[in-house]
Order: sequence, then structure tokens, then C-alpha cells
Amino acid sequence: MNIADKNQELIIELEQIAEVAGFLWQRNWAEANGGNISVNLTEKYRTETFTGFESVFTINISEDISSIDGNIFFVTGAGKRMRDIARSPLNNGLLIRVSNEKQQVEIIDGKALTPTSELPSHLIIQNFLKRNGINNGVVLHTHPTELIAFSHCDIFLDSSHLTHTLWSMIPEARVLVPKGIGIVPYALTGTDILAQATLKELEKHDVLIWEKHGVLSVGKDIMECFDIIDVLSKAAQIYLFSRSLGCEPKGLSKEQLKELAAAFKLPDTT
Ligand code: 2HA
Ligand code: ZN
Repeated sequence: MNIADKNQELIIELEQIAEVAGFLWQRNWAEANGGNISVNLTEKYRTETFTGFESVFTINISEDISSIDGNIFFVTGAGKRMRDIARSPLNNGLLIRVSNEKQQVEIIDGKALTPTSELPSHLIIQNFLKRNGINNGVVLHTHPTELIAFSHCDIFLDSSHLTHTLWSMIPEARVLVPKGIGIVPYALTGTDILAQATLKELEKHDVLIWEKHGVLSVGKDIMECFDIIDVLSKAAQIYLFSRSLGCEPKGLSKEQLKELAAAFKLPDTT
């Protein structure tokens, strides 16, 4: 049986995931198998459609993830392309159930795929989101060219400087990214070190740059997670275009940023 047949809410979520995967590819942020996605679908999945696990996949993470014990997720498959996920999410991603105690994920629907190489980061972050009251957590990781370029320049590896530079390029950046951008120092992809460093930054921010690698955003809605990266990418492009016109962009002034923060009732950190 196709697992989606009797799960209308699940189908809608999978369609949204597919749409965003297509955006990532169209934006040129998803070369080859770049990027990965997880979405907590526990509230959308109708357990009466469950017909048994296909297989299990052992995980090896130091963190306790008991907040998501028994939760059900869509995760992209290791080595799978966003452009293929856009066409067919369940042929290029998996439905999994987490077992904290057994240190494994049980595969509900996987077509013999392996979960994303960034599974440790995804599960630790999903556990953090759940603990903070977000039942339908989303973790979106992608490779936006301009933002990665910024992370190759020492001056922009300062979270406050990067945040203020990008906020000042376009008002929407200030409004859509009120907590600014965190920076995670370079660490090998797929490791617990990267996951732990990411978790630390998520205490303060909803969107992070993984130095010389990519961007990760979290939230409760996959479209919003995409929007946040999209607006930051636009801000980065404006900065670079101004520089290529031969000038250092003026940016919104401190007063203009303060005015925006007041108008949109944002925390005033300018
Ligand atoms: O899945 O982007 O970070 C490929 C990656 C790893
Ligand atoms: Zn990546």
C-alpha cells in the first residue's frame, strides 16, 4: 500500500516538502546531493495505516533525545538530490520513527534508502525544538552560494557584524530574521561535533551559517524556514552587487533599523 493513500494531512506536508526542495534546486542552492530536510510529522501520521517497519538504522549520538522518542519524521535520503525529492519525496526520502532507548530509527517507509548523512544534527535539533514546545519541527539545511561566500571572509565570521551587515541591506531581513544569524565554526559534515556546536547556537538564533559549508534554519513551518534563508540570500546579493558597482553599500542607518524594530515590535538589538 502506498503509505500516503490514507494520510491526507501527510500528503499535504509531503507536497510542501517537495515544493521547497524544488525551490532549493531552482535557487542553485542544491548542487548534486547538497542539503537535507527533516520534518516532524507525528501529528500528521495516522498510525492505523502502519503495517510494520521495513528495517532499522542504528544511530550514534551522545545527546539524550528522549523528547522525540516515538516521534515520526520525514527525512531526506543520503545521497539524494533535491531536484528528485521535488518530484517524488517518498522515493527519495524516508518516514522514520525514533527510538531513543534503542539508539536507532525504525524505517516505516524507506524504499531501501539510508537517512541523510546529517541525521545526528537533525535528531538533536528536532529534540531541542520539541523540548521547546514545537511539535511539528522543521530543520532545513542547504548551500546558498552568496552566504557561503561570506563565511570565507574572516570579518563576517563575527555573528553580530554579519547580522548587522545583512539586516541593513533590506528591511525584510531585519523583520524576518529578528534573532540574527549564528555562526558555527567549520566541522566535518555529519559529525556529533557539528551537531553539538549547532545546538549551542540555536539557543540564540533560528538560522545559522555552517562555516564554508551552508546554512541551517529551524522552525515550525517549512515555507517560513525557506523564506528566512531566501531573504538573507537576497541581502547578501545586494551587498555583493553594491560592492561590484564599486561602492561599499551604505546600508540602512542605525535610526532606520531602530524605527523598523519599533514598527514591527522586534527585540531592539541595534
Ligand atoms: O547531504 O549537504 O551536509 C549533503 C549535505 C551534507
Ligand atoms: Zn551540506
